[in-house]
Amino acid sequence: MELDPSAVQLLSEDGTFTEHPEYPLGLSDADIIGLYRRLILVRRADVEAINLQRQGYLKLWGPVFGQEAAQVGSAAALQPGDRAFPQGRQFGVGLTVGIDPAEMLSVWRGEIQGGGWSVEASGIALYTFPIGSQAPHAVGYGMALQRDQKNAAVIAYLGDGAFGTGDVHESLLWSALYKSPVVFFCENNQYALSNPVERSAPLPLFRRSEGFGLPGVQVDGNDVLGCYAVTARAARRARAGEGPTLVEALTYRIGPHTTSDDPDRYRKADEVATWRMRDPIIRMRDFVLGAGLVTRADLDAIDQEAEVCATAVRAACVADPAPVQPVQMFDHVYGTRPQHLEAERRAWLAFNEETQATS
Ligand SMILES: Cc1ncc(C[n+]2csc(CCOP(=O)(O)OP(=O)(O)O)c2C)c(N)n1
Ligand SMILES: [Mg+2]
Repeated sequence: MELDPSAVQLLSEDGTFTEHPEYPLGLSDADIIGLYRRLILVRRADVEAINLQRQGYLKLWGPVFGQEAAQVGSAAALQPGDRAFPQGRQFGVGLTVGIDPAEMLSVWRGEIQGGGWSVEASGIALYTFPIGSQAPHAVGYGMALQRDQKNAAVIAYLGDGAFGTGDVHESLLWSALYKSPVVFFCENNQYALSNPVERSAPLPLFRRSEGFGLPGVQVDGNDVLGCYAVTARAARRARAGEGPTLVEALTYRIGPHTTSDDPDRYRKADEVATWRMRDPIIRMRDFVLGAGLVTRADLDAIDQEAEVCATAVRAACVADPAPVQPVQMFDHVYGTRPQHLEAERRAWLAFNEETQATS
């Protein structure tokens, strides 16, 4: 899939920056360098997470490789008081707002109660793995903000696959009807597991907004500056009480869906190679160097910082306490466990004892 002719792009593949009259960037040099730095941190920590999964420290990992710009650019547009509702791959969103990456990895260790981070401190809700269910959460949260008369924005991160759910379409409609202050930010990485987006979407996803009565825009999802500018404008609109926006960031998942997936079974190598050439980090590096915002020594220092970050993530993950016991899944759900769950828990314990005895 290629960018729509109307798509917003501030930074082209070769690192050329062009202002867009409707989407002013409005960032200082330090802010721009900060975006580059986060792209590097996310990519390096993502690679470390894959390694940790391969070495048995994580049960599973959903790689971000290729989607860093969409996540970093959109999350950088959030302000204190805003709230994000991620789907499950938004590691780069958490890192951008300053969540400890080790806390984000804990979710993938299978820790009970979702593992994870402080929602209140970070403004980022926990992952909602049932695809699409984060959309009504975001709309409802936005409606609560309206009633509390808070001028804050909500961002709902959606995969392209989430557009196959009723939840997302109901949310688009409700948000438009009630002017809920939501930015629907779709990371269209062109696959829902093995399902290519062309098979589920006959038209670009951003164009669905029209039928529901909200503005829609496509942005180059591998352009961190474009993703920032488009999200910032949509968030300003939301905070000003003007209602929701649907943003489609067209990007590509370079890696597998998760570490359990083999994408070579459903994707052609030349497609992957084409999108590797559109890498979000290379064009940003060319830009910050070419514009004289940084020296090569500055870039080396950022790489070094990313190494330190990855080492710290590894250390925290390896030092994590004993493996989770599956029976803990029955804890922390109800104050008083209902009878049917009590029965399931007993059955699980008996099964576990039996299998331990025979193994
Ligand atoms: C309601 C629901 N149906 C099916 C699944 C199984 N499932 C897990 S991830 C996934 C694909 C999601 O694709 P997309 O929304 O494009 O997000 P991406 O993984 O590409 O970031 C599916 C179908 C699920 N988690 N929830
Ligand atoms: Mg997808």
